[in-house]
Amino acid sequence: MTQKPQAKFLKDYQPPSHQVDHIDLNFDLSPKKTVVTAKYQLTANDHQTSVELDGVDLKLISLKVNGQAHNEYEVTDTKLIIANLPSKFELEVGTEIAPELNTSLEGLYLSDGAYCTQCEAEGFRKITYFFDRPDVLATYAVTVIGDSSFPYLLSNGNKVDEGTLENGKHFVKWEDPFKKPSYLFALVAGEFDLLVDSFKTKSGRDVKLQIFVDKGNLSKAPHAMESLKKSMKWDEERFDLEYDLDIYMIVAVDFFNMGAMENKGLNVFNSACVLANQETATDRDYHVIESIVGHEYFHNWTGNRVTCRDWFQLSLKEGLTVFRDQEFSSDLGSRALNRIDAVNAMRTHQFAEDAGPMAHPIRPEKVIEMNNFYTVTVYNKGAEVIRMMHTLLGESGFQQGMKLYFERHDGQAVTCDDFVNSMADATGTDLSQFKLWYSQFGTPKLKVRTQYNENQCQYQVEIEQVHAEQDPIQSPLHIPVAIELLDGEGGKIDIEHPEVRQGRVIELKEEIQTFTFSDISEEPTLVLLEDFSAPCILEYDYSTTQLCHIAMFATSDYARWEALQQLYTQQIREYVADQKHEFVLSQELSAVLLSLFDNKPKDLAILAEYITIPNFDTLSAGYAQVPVEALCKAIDELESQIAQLLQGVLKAFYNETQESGSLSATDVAVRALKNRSLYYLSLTGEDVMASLNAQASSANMTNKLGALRSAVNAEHRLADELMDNFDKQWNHDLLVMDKWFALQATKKADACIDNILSLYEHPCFDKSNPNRVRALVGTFARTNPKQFHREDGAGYKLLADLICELNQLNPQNASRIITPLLSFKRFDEKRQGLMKAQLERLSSIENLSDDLFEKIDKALN
Ligand code: 7MK
Ligand code: ZN
Repeated sequence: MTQKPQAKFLKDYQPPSHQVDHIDLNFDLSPKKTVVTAKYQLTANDHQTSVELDGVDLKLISLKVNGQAHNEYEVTDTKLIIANLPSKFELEVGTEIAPELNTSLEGLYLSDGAYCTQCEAEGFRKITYFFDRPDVLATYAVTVIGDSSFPYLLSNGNKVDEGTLENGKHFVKWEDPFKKPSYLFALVAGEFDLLVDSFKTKSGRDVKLQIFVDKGNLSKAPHAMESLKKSMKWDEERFDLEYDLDIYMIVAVDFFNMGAMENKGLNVFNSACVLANQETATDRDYHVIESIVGHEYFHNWTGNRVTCRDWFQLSLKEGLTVFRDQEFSSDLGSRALNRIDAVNAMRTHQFAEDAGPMAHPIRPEKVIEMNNFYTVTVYNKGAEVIRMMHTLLGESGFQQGMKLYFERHDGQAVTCDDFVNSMADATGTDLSQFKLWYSQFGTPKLKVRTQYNENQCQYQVEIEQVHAEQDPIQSPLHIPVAIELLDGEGGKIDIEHPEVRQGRVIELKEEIQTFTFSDISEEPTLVLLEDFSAPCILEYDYSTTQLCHIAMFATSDYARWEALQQLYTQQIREYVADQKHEFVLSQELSAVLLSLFDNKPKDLAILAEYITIPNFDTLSAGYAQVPVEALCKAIDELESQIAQLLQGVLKAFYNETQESGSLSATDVAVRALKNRSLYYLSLTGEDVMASLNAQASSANMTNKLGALRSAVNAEHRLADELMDNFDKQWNHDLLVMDKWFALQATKKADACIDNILSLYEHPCFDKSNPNRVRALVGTFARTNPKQFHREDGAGYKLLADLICELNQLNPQNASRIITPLLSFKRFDEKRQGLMKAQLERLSSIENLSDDLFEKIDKALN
């Protein structure tokens, strides 16, 4: 390393030196040489006579101060420093950029021939010299000039002018009346098919809705449009928030590092998060698209109207907006299924992040590369922290807090503390201790002990909070713990206790607290942390009998699912601890599982979740050192035992239940359970040839993929043939092929790695496209422990080789796929050595990006 990248600290925050109220931008587009002219008034906040503007990979071609050439300036790799300035002046900066050479997919770049931008977090500095920080808010007027081969020239806000120019060029001028930070700027230019609709807001304004997709994809846009209208309506109904511009545009592009981006009035989406029809998209895809369209729309208030003071506050907008999109999905669909989804994301990814070298608070305090902090911690744990406030304050208290937040801060760039203060002040609640959630990291543990006193009819629950070793905050957190007490018949015991809110929530504020419940006539079964009321790990010595009781009788579907997850985990742990014994499925658990089919829940999708066991990552969190082989074997054993146990009922259900291929909740649920059934049946001796073939030739992607997944997982002899047929049928559609690449990556046999290497040459594969890379190599490293953690190190090498190539091409993408290598300390000595060797190799490559440097440095040191 020539120079170690420098970290920025939250504690060093300084307000901006100048104020900019308005900026005029002019773009003359050309692939190799786009000329950007920026013109804006600066007013010094504190009589400064110099100014430092952000700019990266820019060629400065002109600089004027108050219309005059100005020579007192200095250009560095990352800054333009101008000296000897009056306290108020107009700056005009001309720069040149080359979108065609920009493979980082940040700033202005070309995606399959269309110009587009991605500015969050710090991409605007790759477009022009400016204060590229979220607390400088300005109105934007943008003129885009392009060839006539780019019929659509788009930017934020309202179109105010357009016309033709000489040499076949034309221009469009846009004005965004709302002040925004630079990260919300967007520009798109290209040829698209356009889906148009409209929405009448509750105050009666008509909003024009437009979705721009690649030519030929129009039939895949309606679902996103419906999702957008549902989002707009839901935000009016649940949060009393109305859209504020006259137009809302969404553009789908094929080359995009993330899911989507909430640029004011002009969202840019990864095409995978927009396009769907029944032949190409799974039920899961439909759900994800709806929630991402919602997420970006909800940002209009939580992110755009009120934005972040600095990037350390990212969770202010992301945690809150994830909470909002989760609530949107739960109000429109199944609350229990959505909760299961959210909890799985926490346990699979966030707990691991919180236990690894990249662990950070939801409000980080030290950052080298901001792009590394768009994490499950900031997003998903951030949403859990918002949810805890919701649990403590209730829906109406929470909404009062939101209202005050907008009254106080509309049009401002604020902090997480400002948000919590609004919640506290609006409801008269003391949330000072609660704020520690923004500073702590490492998943807290709740150690619970219970005691029943028969003579006094008293039940005592003692809860101790234990903080992770690396957590800087060792003082007690304010934790809402939802509970339920069940009697011997499975009935719910009413809890009457002065400290219990809404009959179910106890509040922890001390390190150890004891709650005593009176008038309890028999020893109850305790349901704890119901609905995952806090992002904690629960340690309570449940017996199998108690868990089975909860699985049968708890009031909520979520609690039953959770009990089953604990039961599966117990079984796996017993086997891992003593592999000499045969794997035996406990009698009690077997009885519960069978009973689920005697008396099926109304929602069959829930039943599919009940019989799905925790994944490798979730299970490995329970071990200081991950027993790779034993865990893989235990998972296989448990699945095959469940398959044998349920063979009869699954077969009956599979053969007797039809669905019509519609997107109704009922049909979606039937497909979920039928696919789960086929998955298990493929693991038994059952002849599933006909079912696999039939489903694989279905015109419905959920069914088709379900068959392929079952065949690949079971290493069925049909698997290769089905995979080949899929390739032939779908190689014209890259988004569909991503599903195929992802399946290739899950193959269990040793040939998996050579196969992946050969797929790099597949005509559909392209290392410069993040979707392809994530589908094939991301899936491999995240979900194929058997092959990724192979003892010859070939899995680690495969990942590191690709990261080497991506380091220059697309640092953000390289940095995102490295995660599974970082937690090497969790593995045995041999694997540790192999993983570490790859990290060391990566650490010494030339021009290592800041993104990779930050992670590798943290992991190794
Ligand atoms: C989601 C930022 C954007 C990771 C997850 C998203 C990104 C990264 C979408 C990009 C988002 N602001 O809306 O949060
Ligand atoms: Zn977001």
